[in-house]
Amino acid sequence: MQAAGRLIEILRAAGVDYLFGNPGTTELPFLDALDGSGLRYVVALQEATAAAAADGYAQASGRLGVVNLHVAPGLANALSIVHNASRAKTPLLVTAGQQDTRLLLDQPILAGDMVKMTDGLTKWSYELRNAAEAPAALRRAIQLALTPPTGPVFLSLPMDLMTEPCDDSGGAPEPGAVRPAPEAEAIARAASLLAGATAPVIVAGDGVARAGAQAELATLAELLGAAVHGEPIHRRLSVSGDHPLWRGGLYPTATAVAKALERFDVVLIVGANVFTWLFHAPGSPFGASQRVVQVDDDAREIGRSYPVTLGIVGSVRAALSALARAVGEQQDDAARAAARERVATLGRAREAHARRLAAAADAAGDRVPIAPEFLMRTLATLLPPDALVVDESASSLPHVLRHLPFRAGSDFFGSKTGTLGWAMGAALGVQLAHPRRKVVATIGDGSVMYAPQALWTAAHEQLPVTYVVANNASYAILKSGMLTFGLPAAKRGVFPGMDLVDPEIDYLALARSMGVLAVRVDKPGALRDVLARALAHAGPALVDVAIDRGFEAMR
Ligand SMILES: Cc1ncc(C[n+]2csc(CCOP(=O)(O)OP(=O)(O)O)c2C)c(N)n1
Repeated sequence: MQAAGRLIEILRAAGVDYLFGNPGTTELPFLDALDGSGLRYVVALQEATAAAAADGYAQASGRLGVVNLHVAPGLANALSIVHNASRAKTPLLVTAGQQDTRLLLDQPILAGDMVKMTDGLTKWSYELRNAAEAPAALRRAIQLALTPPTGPVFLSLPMDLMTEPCDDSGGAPEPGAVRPAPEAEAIARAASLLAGATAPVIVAGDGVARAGAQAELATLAELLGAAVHGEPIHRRLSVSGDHPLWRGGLYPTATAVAKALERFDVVLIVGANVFTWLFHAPGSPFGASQRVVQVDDDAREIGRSYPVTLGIVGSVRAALSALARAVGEQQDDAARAAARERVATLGRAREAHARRLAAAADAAGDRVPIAPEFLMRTLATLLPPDALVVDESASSLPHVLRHLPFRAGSDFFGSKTGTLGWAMGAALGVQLAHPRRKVVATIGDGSVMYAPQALWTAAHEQLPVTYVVANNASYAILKSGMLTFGLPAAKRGVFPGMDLVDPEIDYLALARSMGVLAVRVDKPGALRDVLARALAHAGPALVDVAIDRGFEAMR
């Protein structure tokens, strides 16, 4: 068998069902070997969209996502998404065809040093030297991508090597025991800090969802009576959105986090990047007398920017279960009663807060253009309980997180680095990972334009994703940013390059040109019916919602 066929055989053996990609000459021998392999090629019409689909697939399935790109320019197109995968720790195998090795010295068209291009973004990047090493290199790449801390890897596949003979078993990498248990002694110390806390708080990162540890987190939080915040820029759900202890995400500045955490004596940070900031603010997010316990499967995250009292490296899920057991053993009756009291108090406050938000959204129900909070609240009432939401809605994101029904069993995915051009494609991968569940992409009008070609793949593959476009004909979040910084031109109402007008984009024509059902809604009274029809459509649909064009400085 030739190397190309052998590589595909290994991918199949490793359980890979989809190869996302965009083809070119250097990939032709590789793609030729797909025939009869059972590996489905899902084409996207730009490389970033193909990579985003693979990223979304991997995040939603917890399995390896695989994308095949076209040599240096194709890889360059996809790098924004590889950057995202690197921050989101997505198990993503990025492959690209390379020019014939006998030509490389002559600098043929499209060729480039792709290992260098991916440097700093992957766990491992490698260009094959010969066909014989191809199977071992692929097995190593797969294994590295899937071993916690998971992350993207890159393999460059020179086209001449793909047609050379390659002897191999064709087997998948042997699964190893890759989820190390945390040290028992460290768990006991952490448990005594937590059990002795009078005001404990948990900051949960996306690593909780990556580890599938939401239930374990909820159990521990309930035992402790601890409020649960999402890490700043959280893009997955750590507990269900209606959990009494859930407090939403932290605002991404050090001062805001310090203020949100100041009344707590012990902070447990789990599976989080400590911390991802949006704006500079002086100082530490932690108080001087606060004790901080940090758990992560990635040793590089422990005390990365701020020292912690106790860092524990190990499987997030195993650590949370072990902590719950140990805390349960250490708590006396008084501590248990105090924790129960905190759960009740926090739960009441949460309910009151949810009622206030719902009432405010309902009160905005007659505003024209449509208020984003009313849009998300209306959408919330129509979604099935196990809906999957893929978001790139920028200034509408707070409304998505407040109003959509992220209960246990539903899920949420967002662009971890803030890379625009991710969600349009990611939604395709999320839908392929969960073909029977409703997938909705909540997306800003500006964000749509970074990857509109995803609509064609949605139509071509008949993926029933509903794209809900919060259309304010502007980059509203950047306008808010200018006001937040107090920039002088912004105070005079000047926002360079932030109005998407003259002409306004016709999203209906755009979507229809690619075979996607598209509807516009301007009036709040029509919103529910239009959304319901789009959600029920058997194929992909786009709802263009004319929302409020207002904006204000961020908190
Ligand atoms: C690849 C990339 N380019 C540019 C940006 C900068 N950026 C961040 S948000 C934003 C505007 C998003 O506009 P839209 O989707 O319409 O949402 P809105 O701000 O109006 O809510 C831009 C351009 C980015 N994050 N990523």
